[in-house]
Amino acid sequence: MHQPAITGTGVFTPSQVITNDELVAAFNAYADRWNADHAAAIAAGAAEPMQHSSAEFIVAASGIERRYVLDKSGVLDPAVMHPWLPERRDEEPGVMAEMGVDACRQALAMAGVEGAEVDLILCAASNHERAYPAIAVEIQQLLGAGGFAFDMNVACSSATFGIQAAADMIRAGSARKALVVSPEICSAHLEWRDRDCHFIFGDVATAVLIEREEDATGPRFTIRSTRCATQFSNNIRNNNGFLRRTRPGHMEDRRDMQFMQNGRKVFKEVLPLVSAHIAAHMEAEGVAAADLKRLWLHQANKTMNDYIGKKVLGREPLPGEQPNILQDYANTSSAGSIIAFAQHSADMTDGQMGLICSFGAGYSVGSVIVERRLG
Ligand code: CO8
Repeated sequence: MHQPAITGTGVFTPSQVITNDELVAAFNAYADRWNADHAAAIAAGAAEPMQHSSAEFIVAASGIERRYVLDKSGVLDPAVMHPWLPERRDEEPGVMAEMGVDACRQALAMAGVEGAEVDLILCAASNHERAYPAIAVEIQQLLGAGGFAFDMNVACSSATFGIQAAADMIRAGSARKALVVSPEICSAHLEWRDRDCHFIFGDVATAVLIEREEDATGPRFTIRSTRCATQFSNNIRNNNGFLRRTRPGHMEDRRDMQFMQNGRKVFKEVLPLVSAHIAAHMEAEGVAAADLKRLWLHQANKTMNDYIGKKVLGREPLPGEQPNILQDYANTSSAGSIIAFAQHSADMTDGQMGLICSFGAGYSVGSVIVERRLG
């Protein structure tokens, strides 16, 4: 058996930003237009008027202040309300592969590893640009990597489940150098015309390079242990898929074919699930709260993270102990905890431990206990 370690991380951040004020202005213009178009139905009581959104509500309910997106022009156009992404010819790299490769190259450079040395690529993300060929296989080709590659999807927990899968394969010897890449184009999947959720998501891609610890040439994080769990729930759901055209109304942009959630229920049900999951994982590994120097949590909601941080540590987290990035990136699904890890881990000293934890649709929860090694 070989000991796996994270030796590199990368984050591709799109160049375009949408602030809450910009988002709310576009949404409210759309709502006014919709109300004007449906004035007769509203007056007859046959339709409910759309309510305005508010930047104050968004910050208070979620902690989100802005989000990066691949295209803001379509999202902020009240006549469009979704991103425009240029269509790629079959011969061109796909959008997910391109942003994933950028993140992978950063992770490889950090570890001093060439693409050709990689023998496993997992594209672990909430949505995939196409059903086949796998995005991971395209990334493998673009990086000049060998071995094998495949796509996987566990929604918000895709990256941590991917880390477990890759770490287990490195332990067993079926792979030696693995990239877990999570390109998340949440903007294409979000219903920007629904005030309950229009502020939630952003776009990004992350990559994590995992190697045999004995191959590492620089600072790294030993993967001490991983734990994944799932429990079925309909509270975060999307009914788009390959059966789409067999269903009535699919041509009319059916609401349930975009992101759907019962946010309140998710909030209430996921908190105890995650807290118990982390506690059981720590107990099984003999890790006490005092041993953990950092928590890199899923980035969906600040209040949720505050609650989980306090529950896990048994006290209010100190500044920097539980870094949030959601104020800048919003929820980026599986990439969120990895952005927090990539951007808030370089200062850790030899022997310090931390825990990465994702949670979301499924429900799914994935936790990874890591230990900093400098020598
Ligand atoms: N502006 C003003 N008012 C609003 C707005 C708005 N934008 N939206 C809602 N309101 C109103 C509501 O109508 C409601 O009014 P009333 O009390 O009169 O009914 C009031 O504000 C309160 O609304 P909520 O109860 O909905 O507000 P909450 O305090 O619950 O906050 C949140 C809503 C932020 C959504 C919160 O519930 C939350 O964060 N829940 C957890 C969500 C979560 O973690 N989900 C995980 C999803 S991510 C995931 O699993 C990945 C899925 C796959 C990826 C998909 C990629 C796109």
